[in-house]
Amino acid sequence: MSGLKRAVFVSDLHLGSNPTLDDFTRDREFEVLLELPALKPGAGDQVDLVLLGDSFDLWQSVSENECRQEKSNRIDLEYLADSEAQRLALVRAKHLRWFEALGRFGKRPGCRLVFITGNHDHSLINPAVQAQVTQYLGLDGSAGLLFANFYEDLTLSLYADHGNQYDHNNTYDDFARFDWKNDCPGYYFVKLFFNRIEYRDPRVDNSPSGWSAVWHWLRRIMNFKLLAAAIRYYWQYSTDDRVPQRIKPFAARGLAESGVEPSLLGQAAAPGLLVAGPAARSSESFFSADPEIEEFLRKAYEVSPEVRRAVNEILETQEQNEATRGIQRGVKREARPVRKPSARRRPEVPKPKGAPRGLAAERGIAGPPEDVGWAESLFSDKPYFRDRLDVRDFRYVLFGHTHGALDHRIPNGATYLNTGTWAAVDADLPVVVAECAPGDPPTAKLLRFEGGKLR
Ligand SMILES: [Mn+2]
Repeated sequence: MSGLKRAVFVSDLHLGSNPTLDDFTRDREFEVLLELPALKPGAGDQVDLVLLGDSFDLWQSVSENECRQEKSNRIDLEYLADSEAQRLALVRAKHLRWFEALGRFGKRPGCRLVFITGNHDHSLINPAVQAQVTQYLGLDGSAGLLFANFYEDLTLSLYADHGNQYDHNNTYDDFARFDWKNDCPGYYFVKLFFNRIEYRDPRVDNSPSGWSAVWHWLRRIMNFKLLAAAIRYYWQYSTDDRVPQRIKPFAARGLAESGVEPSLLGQAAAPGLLVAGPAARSSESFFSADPEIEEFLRKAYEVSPEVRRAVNEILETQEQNEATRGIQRGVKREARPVRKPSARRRPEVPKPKGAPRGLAAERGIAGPPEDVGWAESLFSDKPYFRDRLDVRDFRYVLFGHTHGALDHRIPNGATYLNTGTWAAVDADLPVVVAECAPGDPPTAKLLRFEGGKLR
């Protein structure tokens, strides 16, 4: 009886069902990983396989029809346990081998499969949804399967959760609540904006950092048809009454470092100033708080009739709403679509000035990524899911969520590891392995799964 304890972590697989939006293609590699000796405990050993959140991408497991909608108000945001279970059934149909491999692992003696809830698979908090996943894995009545919001193990001196609660764009006010009307800001953004863009250009990558990059991506590829659609969809998202809280695609930290006025904090690199209405705009920043995006959108407005039509649609609707408000004060305003927005140049849109002072380059020198700060604060503030961590008990802290695999020593001597993602085209399949043999100190390492081996 060796008594070894091991926990193997992977995160952000983002298994989906939509042929265009599903980013997970590593079913075969995943199956091979689960057959490694490290995942086959000897007698008296214990191995946990921890899926550290966003295992499923339920936000992107949507119909083709939903992706093709031209009006965001035609997109259904509602979900219940039944509809989420149905979504998972479609994910399973596309990734049968993955489910079978996990089911086999869960039945292996000494093995335990742990699903940690993320934001893209937040519905896993619901017991009926959990029961459905349990059935899909063939693990009914098995002690080898556990659903949890965080993972901690004193033998391994390790604390882990998905990490989304520390990211303001993906924070749930109440993580335990299963309610489409109170999902985190990212949910509405992905459903109403992001899915429709990625559907048209699958190279756009859905990750927390990818959000602010959408506009920079559009600037690089110069696809004005897609840009016009993005402006229109972003505006629809920004004005959709069903959205309780909106995302800030520009991280507050990045904006603070860029030297932009504090009043613009919370405004987006996206055409936030355009959609926020006349009061938020200035002759300097008509479209965006980001000078590069501002200059790009000004140029696009000059050269592309499609972009002019999309921008004019917003301006003309805002004008109409102002007028309506003036005449019928106190009457609920109605955002009626404007008749045929014109592609003619409107005089209030500022003309391009020529090369802007580039902020993007300056932003690159910002030091360690944001999630390092989240890990540090678990030792000083109260983390969302438990009491403050004590470094004597927890030498290792793990998050996923950002998609940026990382191994970082924090000033108090603890080690922060980010489990990265398996969903990106160029993902090098990060795996964190933590273990402790009786009498030895615990270790945790960020490895890569490569050529059938962990190294
Ligand atoms: Mn996430």
